[in-house]
Amino acid sequence: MFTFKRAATAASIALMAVTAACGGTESSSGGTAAGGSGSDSITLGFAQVGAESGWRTANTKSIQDSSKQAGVDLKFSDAQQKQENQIKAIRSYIQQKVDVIAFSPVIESGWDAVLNEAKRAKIPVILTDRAVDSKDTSLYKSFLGSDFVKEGNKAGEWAVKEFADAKEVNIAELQGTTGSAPATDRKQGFTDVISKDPKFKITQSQTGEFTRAKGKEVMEAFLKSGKPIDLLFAHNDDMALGAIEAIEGAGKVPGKDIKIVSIDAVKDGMQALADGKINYIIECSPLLGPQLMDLAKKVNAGEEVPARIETEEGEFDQAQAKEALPTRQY
Ligand code: GYE
Repeated sequence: MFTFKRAATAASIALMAVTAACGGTESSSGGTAAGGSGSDSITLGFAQVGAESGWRTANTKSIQDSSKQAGVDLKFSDAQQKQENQIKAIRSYIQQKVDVIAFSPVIESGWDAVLNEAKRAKIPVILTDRAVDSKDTSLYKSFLGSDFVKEGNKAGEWAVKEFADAKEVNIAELQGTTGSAPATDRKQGFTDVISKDPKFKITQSQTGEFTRAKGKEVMEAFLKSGKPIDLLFAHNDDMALGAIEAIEGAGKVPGKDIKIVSIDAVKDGMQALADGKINYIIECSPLLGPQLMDLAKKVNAGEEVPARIETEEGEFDQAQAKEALPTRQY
């Protein structure tokens, strides 16, 4: 086994030399491609969603930092929230014959063709953060990330407690990117819980694409509609932060006139929670880098890996956010 691994490593170093000579377009960092001697060094092509949120920035940093620590040669691309860019990046990784491909699929559908290309090229694929809806699970080795339905459930359970005495609860919802696993699953998880009591009504719901700017813009439109809003459910902190600006701009008090529950628990979100502008946050950890590097090395070595690895996550109210903020990593 040792010799096999050695041979594989030598081959991949040779390939890296070839691809380096051909010149790539993506950024490359860490690893030993530039003359290191780590015996289990691998090349990992990572196709990131974009840079839409604080969560994403922390996730990118975690992947880049941990690749350096793990001696993994990382080829990184940013798809600017466009599936066609991610497909292009994956095809280029296949052409470059990287050892392993990992990506966080911007939306769930439409991956079978390119994943079959990777399979034919015998390059293992790992999904991180977001899932695909492919029926053929042999197209990827593992999924590493969160249970988004559970996150939505937790937001719903908080709402049920918070509004226990209310007769009617009008909810505005800022959805994540349409067709993405976190948007679909968080909506479903939240709705499953609140729909048990007909007093909860989602009266306005639209995508804010997981960004602060779009969250603000859509919230402004929600407020202008004149419909009452008791609670805002934002699929991530960034959209909640944009919505806070819209609520304040309309002369209302976020966290009081309109209560807010969101998901992620990134620093800016936690600060708004500690300041009383958000009422509750469900955590979703972006620190997937170290586990991803470990998984990539294992699949490259042909080891069996779990089909699904879920991140553990907590929940925060305003007092807990104050306590957690000073040591918050992201
Ligand atoms: O919640 C959001 C980001 O896929 C879990 O994407 C991720 C989500 C995260 O833009 O902030």
